[in-house]
Amino acid sequence: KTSKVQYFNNPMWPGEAHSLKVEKILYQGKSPYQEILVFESSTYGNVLVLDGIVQLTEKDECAYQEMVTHLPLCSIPSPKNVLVVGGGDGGVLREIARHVSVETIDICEIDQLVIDVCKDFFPQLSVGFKDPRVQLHVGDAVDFLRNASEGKYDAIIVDSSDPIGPAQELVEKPFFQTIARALKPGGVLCNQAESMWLHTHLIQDMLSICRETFKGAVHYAWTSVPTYPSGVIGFLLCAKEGPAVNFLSPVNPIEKLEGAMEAGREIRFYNSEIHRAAFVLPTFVRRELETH
Ligand code: AAT
Repeated sequence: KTSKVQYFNNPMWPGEAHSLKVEKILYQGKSPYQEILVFESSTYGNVLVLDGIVQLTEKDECAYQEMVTHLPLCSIPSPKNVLVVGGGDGGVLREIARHVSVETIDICEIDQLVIDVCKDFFPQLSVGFKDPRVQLHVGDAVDFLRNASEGKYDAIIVDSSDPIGPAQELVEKPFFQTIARALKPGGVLCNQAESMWLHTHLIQDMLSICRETFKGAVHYAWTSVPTYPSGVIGFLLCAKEGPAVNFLSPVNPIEKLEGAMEAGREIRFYNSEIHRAAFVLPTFVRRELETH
Protein backbone atom coordinates (compact mmCIF):
# COMPACT_ATOMS: atom_id res chain seq x y z
CA LYS A 1 0.00 0.00 0.00
CA THR A 2 2.70 2.46 1.04
CA SER A 3 4.73 1.92 -2.11
CA LYS A 4 1.68 2.55 -4.28
CA VAL A 5 1.09 5.88 -2.54
CA GLN A 6 4.73 6.87 -3.05
CA TYR A 7 4.52 5.77 -6.66
CA PHE A 8 1.75 8.20 -7.55
CA ASN A 9 3.31 10.95 -5.44
CA ASN A 10 6.76 11.09 -6.98
CA PRO A 11 7.34 14.87 -7.11
CA MET A 12 8.97 14.51 -10.53
CA TRP A 13 5.73 13.15 -12.08
CA PRO A 14 2.84 13.60 -9.64
CA GLY A 15 -0.39 11.78 -10.40
CA GLU A 16 1.01 9.29 -12.85
CA ALA A 17 2.73 5.93 -12.82
CA HIS A 18 4.00 3.46 -15.32
CA SER A 19 3.92 -0.32 -14.96
CA LEU A 20 5.91 -3.22 -16.30
CA LYS A 21 4.97 -6.81 -15.56
CA VAL A 22 7.54 -8.49 -13.31
CA GLU A 23 8.49 -12.05 -14.25
CA LYS A 24 11.13 -12.44 -11.56
CA ILE A 25 12.99 -10.29 -9.03
CA LEU A 26 16.70 -10.79 -9.71
CA TYR A 27 18.27 -8.51 -7.09
CA GLN A 28 17.20 -6.24 -4.25
CA GLY A 29 19.60 -4.31 -2.06
CA LYS A 30 20.50 -1.00 -0.49
CA SER A 31 23.71 0.99 -0.91
CA PRO A 32 24.68 4.03 1.19
CA TYR A 33 23.09 6.14 -1.60
CA GLN A 34 19.98 4.38 -2.88
CA GLU A 35 17.77 1.32 -3.08
CA ILE A 36 18.68 -0.92 -5.98
CA LEU A 37 16.30 -3.34 -7.68
CA VAL A 38 16.77 -5.49 -10.78
CA PHE A 39 13.92 -7.51 -12.22
CA GLU A 40 13.18 -9.48 -15.33
CA SER A 41 10.18 -7.94 -17.09
CA SER A 42 7.83 -9.73 -19.47
CA THR A 43 8.47 -7.47 -22.46
CA TYR A 44 11.47 -5.15 -21.85
CA GLY A 45 14.15 -7.59 -20.68
CA ASN A 46 16.00 -6.90 -17.42
CA VAL A 47 15.21 -3.59 -15.71
CA LEU A 48 17.38 -1.48 -13.35
CA VAL A 49 15.45 0.55 -10.78
CA LEU A 50 17.04 3.03 -8.33
CA ASP A 51 14.90 4.44 -5.50
CA GLY A 52 11.77 3.23 -7.28
CA ILE A 53 12.66 4.92 -10.61
CA VAL A 54 13.41 2.98 -13.82
CA GLN A 55 16.94 3.82 -14.98
CA LEU A 56 17.15 1.47 -17.92
CA THR A 57 15.69 -1.59 -19.58
CA GLU A 58 17.48 -3.91 -21.99
CA LYS A 59 14.94 -3.25 -24.73
CA ASP A 60 15.09 0.56 -24.92
CA GLU A 61 18.45 1.50 -23.35
CA CYS A 62 19.87 2.05 -26.85
CA ALA A 63 17.62 5.07 -27.40
CA TYR A 64 19.12 6.80 -24.38
CA GLN A 65 22.76 5.63 -24.22
CA GLU A 66 23.44 6.04 -27.95
CA MET A 67 21.91 9.51 -28.06
CA VAL A 68 23.51 10.86 -24.86
CA THR A 69 26.89 9.72 -26.21
CA HIS A 70 26.88 10.33 -29.96
CA LEU A 71 25.05 13.67 -29.94
CA PRO A 72 28.11 15.30 -28.28
CA LEU A 73 30.88 13.08 -29.70
CA CYS A 74 29.69 13.36 -33.32
CA SER A 75 29.46 17.17 -32.96
CA ILE A 76 33.24 17.69 -32.60
CA PRO A 77 35.93 16.68 -35.09
CA SER A 78 38.08 14.29 -33.06
CA PRO A 79 37.18 13.71 -29.39
CA LYS A 80 40.19 12.51 -27.35
CA ASN A 81 39.54 12.88 -23.61
CA VAL A 82 36.05 12.12 -22.40
CA LEU A 83 34.44 12.14 -18.94
CA VAL A 84 31.24 10.34 -17.94
CA VAL A 85 29.38 11.41 -14.81
CA GLY A 86 27.13 8.66 -13.36
CA GLY A 87 26.55 5.91 -15.92
CA GLY A 88 27.63 3.08 -13.58
CA ASP A 89 25.86 0.55 -15.78
CA GLY A 90 28.60 1.00 -18.42
CA GLY A 91 26.27 1.62 -21.39
CA VAL A 92 27.69 5.06 -22.18
CA LEU A 93 31.23 3.65 -21.96
CA ARG A 94 30.25 0.98 -24.49
CA GLU A 95 29.06 3.72 -26.85
CA ILE A 96 32.14 5.96 -26.38
CA ALA A 97 34.33 2.97 -27.26
CA ARG A 98 33.01 3.14 -30.84
CA HIS A 99 35.01 6.34 -31.35
CA VAL A 100 38.52 5.42 -32.43
CA SER A 101 39.81 8.98 -31.86
CA VAL A 102 39.16 8.67 -28.10
CA GLU A 103 42.31 8.14 -26.02
CA THR A 104 41.07 8.34 -22.41
CA ILE A 105 37.68 7.74 -20.82
CA ASP A 106 37.21 8.76 -17.18
CA ILE A 107 34.02 7.75 -15.39
CA CYS A 108 32.90 9.10 -12.02
CA GLU A 109 30.05 7.07 -10.53
CA ILE A 110 29.04 7.56 -6.90
CA ASP A 111 27.75 4.06 -6.23
CA GLN A 112 30.03 0.99 -6.45
CA LEU A 113 27.02 -1.26 -5.87
CA VAL A 114 25.34 -0.07 -9.09
CA ILE A 115 28.51 -1.04 -10.99
CA ASP A 116 28.71 -4.48 -9.35
CA VAL A 117 25.03 -5.27 -9.81
CA CYS A 118 25.11 -4.24 -13.49
CA LYS A 119 28.12 -6.51 -14.06
CA ASP A 120 25.92 -9.41 -12.91
CA PHE A 121 22.65 -8.57 -14.64
CA PHE A 122 23.45 -6.27 -17.60
CA PRO A 123 26.55 -7.78 -19.26
CA GLN A 124 25.70 -6.06 -22.56
CA LEU A 125 26.13 -2.69 -20.86
CA SER A 126 28.88 -3.39 -18.33
CA VAL A 127 31.05 -4.64 -21.19
CA GLY A 128 31.86 -0.92 -21.53
CA PHE A 129 34.15 -1.18 -18.46
CA LYS A 130 36.41 -3.65 -20.28
CA ASP A 131 37.79 -1.05 -22.68
CA PRO A 132 41.43 -0.38 -21.71
CA ARG A 133 40.93 3.39 -22.18
CA VAL A 134 38.47 3.45 -19.24
CA GLN A 135 39.53 4.68 -15.82
CA LEU A 136 36.94 4.32 -13.05
CA HIS A 137 36.65 6.83 -10.18
CA VAL A 138 34.12 5.91 -7.50
CA GLY A 139 32.90 9.07 -5.79
CA ASP A 140 30.66 12.11 -5.95
CA ALA A 141 30.99 13.88 -9.30
CA VAL A 142 30.66 17.23 -7.56
CA ASP A 143 34.00 16.64 -5.77
CA PHE A 144 35.57 15.00 -8.80
CA LEU A 145 34.88 18.01 -11.01
CA ARG A 146 35.94 20.49 -8.34
CA ASN A 147 39.37 18.82 -8.42
CA ALA A 148 39.59 18.10 -12.19
CA SER A 149 42.36 19.84 -14.10
CA GLU A 150 41.38 22.87 -16.12
CA GLY A 151 40.81 22.28 -19.85
CA LYS A 152 41.25 18.51 -19.67
CA TYR A 153 38.22 17.17 -21.56
CA ASP A 154 36.92 17.40 -25.13
CA ALA A 155 33.53 16.12 -23.98
CA ILE A 156 31.69 15.53 -20.71
CA ILE A 157 28.58 13.35 -20.61
CA VAL A 158 26.36 13.69 -17.56
CA ASP A 159 24.37 10.45 -17.40
CA SER A 160 22.83 11.09 -14.03
CA SER A 161 19.67 10.15 -12.19
CA ASP A 162 16.86 12.59 -11.40
CA PRO A 163 17.74 15.52 -9.13
CA ILE A 164 16.38 13.96 -5.96
CA GLY A 165 18.92 12.13 -3.81
CA PRO A 166 22.59 11.88 -4.83
CA ALA A 167 22.11 13.79 -8.12
CA GLN A 168 20.56 16.91 -6.52
CA GLU A 169 23.61 19.14 -6.95
CA LEU A 170 24.14 18.04 -10.55
CA VAL A 171 21.53 20.51 -11.80
CA GLU A 172 22.92 23.53 -9.90
CA LYS A 173 25.06 26.36 -11.23
CA PRO A 174 28.31 25.61 -9.31
CA PHE A 175 28.37 22.13 -10.87
CA PHE A 176 27.99 23.50 -14.41
CA GLN A 177 30.77 26.02 -13.68
CA THR A 178 33.16 23.22 -12.73
CA ILE A 179 32.20 21.39 -15.93
CA ALA A 180 32.96 24.46 -18.05
CA ARG A 181 36.33 24.79 -16.32
CA ALA A 182 37.21 21.14 -16.97
CA LEU A 183 36.43 21.43 -20.71
CA LYS A 184 38.91 22.46 -23.40
CA PRO A 185 38.04 25.56 -25.46
CA GLY A 186 35.31 24.38 -27.85
CA GLY A 187 34.69 21.34 -25.61
CA VAL A 188 31.15 20.02 -25.27
CA LEU A 189 28.74 18.90 -22.55
CA CYS A 190 25.74 16.61 -22.94
CA ASN A 191 23.55 16.59 -19.89
CA GLN A 192 20.50 14.41 -19.14
CA ALA A 193 17.72 17.03 -19.15
CA GLU A 194 14.43 15.33 -18.29
CA SER A 195 11.09 15.45 -20.10
CA MET A 196 9.58 18.30 -22.11
CA TRP A 197 6.11 17.05 -21.07
CA LEU A 198 6.80 17.10 -17.34
CA HIS A 199 9.70 19.34 -16.38
CA THR A 200 9.33 22.71 -18.11
CA HIS A 201 10.58 24.68 -15.12
CA LEU A 202 13.54 22.44 -14.42
CA ILE A 203 14.55 22.58 -18.10
CA GLN A 204 14.14 26.37 -18.16
CA ASP A 205 16.31 26.72 -15.06
CA MET A 206 19.02 24.43 -16.44
CA LEU A 207 18.88 26.25 -19.76
CA SER A 208 19.40 29.68 -18.21
CA ILE A 209 22.28 28.39 -16.08
CA CYS A 210 23.87 26.82 -19.16
CA ARG A 211 23.40 29.94 -21.32
CA GLU A 212 25.25 31.95 -18.66
CA THR A 213 27.98 29.35 -18.30
CA PHE A 214 28.64 28.07 -21.84
CA LYS A 215 29.23 30.86 -24.33
CA GLY A 216 29.74 28.64 -27.39
CA ALA A 217 26.25 27.22 -27.97
CA VAL A 218 23.36 25.74 -25.96
CA HIS A 219 20.62 23.53 -27.43
CA TYR A 220 17.91 21.17 -26.21
CA ALA A 221 17.50 17.81 -27.95
CA TRP A 222 15.23 14.84 -27.22
CA THR A 223 14.70 11.17 -27.79
CA SER A 224 11.98 8.58 -27.28
CA VAL A 225 12.44 6.15 -24.37
CA PRO A 226 9.20 4.25 -23.71
CA THR A 227 10.07 3.27 -20.13
CA TYR A 228 10.95 6.79 -18.91
CA PRO A 229 8.09 8.91 -17.52
CA SER A 230 6.10 10.42 -20.43
CA GLY A 231 8.07 8.29 -22.90
CA VAL A 232 10.63 10.92 -23.84
CA ILE A 233 13.80 12.35 -22.34
CA GLY A 234 15.89 15.37 -23.30
CA PHE A 235 19.49 16.51 -23.29
CA LEU A 236 21.19 19.86 -22.98
CA LEU A 237 24.04 20.19 -25.46
CA CYS A 238 26.45 22.96 -24.52
CA ALA A 239 29.74 24.16 -25.99
CA LYS A 240 32.41 26.18 -24.26
CA GLU A 241 33.73 29.27 -26.07
CA GLY A 242 36.55 28.51 -28.48
CA PRO A 243 36.45 26.73 -31.85
CA ALA A 244 32.82 26.97 -33.02
CA VAL A 245 30.56 23.95 -32.52
CA ASN A 246 27.39 23.41 -34.54
CA PHE A 247 25.47 20.67 -32.75
CA LEU A 248 22.63 20.69 -35.28
CA SER A 249 24.46 18.66 -37.90
CA PRO A 250 27.21 16.11 -37.08
CA VAL A 251 30.71 17.10 -38.28
CA ASN A 252 32.02 13.71 -37.16
CA PRO A 253 29.31 11.41 -38.57
CA ILE A 254 29.10 7.94 -37.04
CA GLU A 255 28.62 6.35 -40.45
CA LYS A 256 32.14 7.45 -41.41
CA LEU A 257 33.90 6.21 -38.28
CA GLU A 258 35.88 3.08 -38.87
CA GLY A 259 34.01 0.09 -37.40
CA ALA A 260 31.78 2.30 -35.24
CA MET A 261 28.45 0.88 -36.32
CA GLU A 262 29.42 -2.65 -35.31
CA ALA A 263 32.03 -2.29 -32.51
CA GLY A 264 31.08 -5.23 -30.29
CA ARG A 265 27.38 -4.76 -30.82
CA GLU A 266 25.63 -2.97 -33.62
CA ILE A 267 24.13 0.49 -33.25
CA ARG A 268 20.37 0.24 -32.92
CA PHE A 269 19.00 3.76 -32.62
CA TYR A 270 21.40 6.58 -33.48
CA ASN A 271 22.27 7.78 -37.00
CA SER A 272 23.10 11.17 -38.52
CA GLU A 273 19.50 11.86 -39.54
CA ILE A 274 18.13 11.20 -36.07
CA HIS A 275 20.92 13.44 -34.73
CA ARG A 276 19.58 16.35 -36.81
CA ALA A 277 15.96 15.47 -35.98
CA ALA A 278 16.65 15.45 -32.23
CA PHE A 279 17.02 19.24 -32.20
CA VAL A 280 13.68 19.87 -33.89
CA LEU A 281 11.31 20.92 -31.10
CA PRO A 282 7.51 20.93 -30.89
CA THR A 283 6.02 24.44 -31.06
CA PHE A 284 5.03 24.55 -27.38
CA VAL A 285 8.55 23.58 -26.31
CA ARG A 286 10.12 26.13 -28.63
CA ARG A 287 7.91 28.81 -27.10
CA GLU A 288 8.68 27.71 -23.53
CA LEU A 289 12.41 27.57 -24.05
CA GLU A 290 13.11 30.54 -26.31
CA THR A 291 12.74 33.23 -23.65
CA HIS A 292 14.77 31.28 -21.08
N1 AAT B 1 22.60 4.94 -18.04
C1 AAT B 1 21.54 4.74 -17.11
C2 AAT B 1 20.94 5.89 -16.64
C3 AAT B 1 21.01 6.55 -15.51
S1 AAT B 1 21.93 5.99 -14.20
C4 AAT B 1 22.45 7.37 -13.30
C5 AAT B 1 23.63 7.06 -12.39
O1 AAT B 1 24.08 8.29 -11.81
C6 AAT B 1 23.36 6.11 -11.22
O2 AAT B 1 24.18 4.99 -11.34
C7 AAT B 1 23.70 6.94 -9.98
O3 AAT B 1 24.31 6.18 -8.94
C8 AAT B 1 24.67 7.98 -10.55
N2 AAT B 1 24.80 9.22 -9.76
C9 AAT B 1 23.82 9.89 -9.11
N3 AAT B 1 24.32 10.96 -8.46
C10 AAT B 1 25.66 10.97 -8.69
C11 AAT B 1 26.73 11.82 -8.27
N4 AAT B 1 26.51 12.87 -7.47
N5 AAT B 1 27.99 11.53 -8.70
C12 AAT B 1 28.22 10.47 -9.52
N6 AAT B 1 27.24 9.63 -9.93
C13 AAT B 1 25.97 9.88 -9.53
C14 AAT B 1 20.20 7.80 -15.51
C15 AAT B 1 18.80 7.56 -15.95
C16 AAT B 1 17.97 8.79 -16.02
C17 AAT B 1 16.55 8.53 -15.57
C18 AAT B 1 15.65 9.68 -15.83
N7 AAT B 1 14.34 9.52 -15.22
